[in-house]
Amino acid sequence: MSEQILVTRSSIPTLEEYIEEIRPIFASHWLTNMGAKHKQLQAELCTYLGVENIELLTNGHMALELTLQAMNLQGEVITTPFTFASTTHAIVRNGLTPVFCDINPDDFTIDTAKLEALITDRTCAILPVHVYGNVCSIEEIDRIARKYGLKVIYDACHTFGETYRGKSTACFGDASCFSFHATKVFNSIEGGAVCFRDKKLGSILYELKNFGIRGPEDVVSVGANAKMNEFCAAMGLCNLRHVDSEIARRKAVYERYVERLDGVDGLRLNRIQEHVKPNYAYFPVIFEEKVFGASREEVFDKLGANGIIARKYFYPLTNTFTAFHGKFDVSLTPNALHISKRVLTLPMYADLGLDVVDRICDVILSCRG
Ligand code: T4K
Repeated sequence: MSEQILVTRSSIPTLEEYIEEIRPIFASHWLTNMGAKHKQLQAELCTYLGVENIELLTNGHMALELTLQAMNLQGEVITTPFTFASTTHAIVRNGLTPVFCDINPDDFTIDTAKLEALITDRTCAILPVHVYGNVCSIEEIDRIARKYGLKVIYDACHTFGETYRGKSTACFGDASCFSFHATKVFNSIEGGAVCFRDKKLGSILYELKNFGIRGPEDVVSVGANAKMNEFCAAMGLCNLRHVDSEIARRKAVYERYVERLDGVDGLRLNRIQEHVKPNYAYFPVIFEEKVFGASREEVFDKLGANGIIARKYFYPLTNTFTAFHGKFDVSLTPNALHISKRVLTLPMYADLGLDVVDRICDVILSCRG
């Protein structure tokens, strides 16, 4: 059997390019703790994303977790369950209570029409997710947050390289958290970043990612260790040079999928939103079994039998996790439940050949009743 096709494949530079990038690290013996590569990546990301304030971290999860800690929040955080475990865990690990809002059935982001009703006198923040790179209703979230004096922290882990109305998705809310994990459109092997509005948040984050150390003899907060090391920063520097062309190659994959699957009864594809320059991070498809003639599970299995490993991002919903057994009522997020039972994210990466996309689509279409 030919090699398996996985849901994604990390973008990497040539070995030679990476070796050139890490050569100075070998010369200096400076491996971590905010070294030269860390500083350079920070500066280059500010330019690329069009932001003034950024902190680099070990991963997207620590970006979320430490941002919530840095804001010194207490009480309830309104978020969505249609996301990766990290979003909800970051809230719970801060001693905060997640309050789950349903999602829009069209773009899978938080449904702002249902958000306001969830606000109580314990609500301190909103943590929406730009899921699959679909941008949340920025203006409406902003309006609600201002009205009730709430912080807004975007989980922007899926949106690297995207713009909304010409502005990078790093610019919205009080803070936007990115993941630079190996599986992301832009990776630094493992890595993450927070872009934020208030410079003061940056100095708190800087300390929190280094045990709360302010100076050699002064520890001012109970921080973690979440510093991006020099080898990860070097990978980030290499990948940043190529990210725009990687996104362009993803676009070709996206277009081939759309050409083959759009208009098929019982399949719903993810639409590119108005005013958004997308990054083609994921290719989710919703399978409506009765119309399509096969369930998500049947398609998943048949793809698997053909060596194609699609994924059920994001199933199960985080409010149904065993870890939270009995704590949350999933019937309050019916759209999220509906979508999570029917979604399959198909292989999507820059190197994916269009002939392979055709093969994947052939298998999917052969599942019809
Ligand atoms: N918020 C959101 C909305 C997120 O989606 C994520 C992460 C986070 C926060 C937290 O950010 P990080 O702390 O992770 O930076 C993967 C990723 O590990 C995770 O980063 C990502 N979301 C999530 C959606 O997907 P898994 O458990 O599905 O990964 P895994 O190991 O099964 O990999 C998926 C595929 O990627 C593999 O089949 C092949 C490919 N791959 C994987 C690795 C590890 C590569 O090509 N190279 C690699 O090195 O979670």
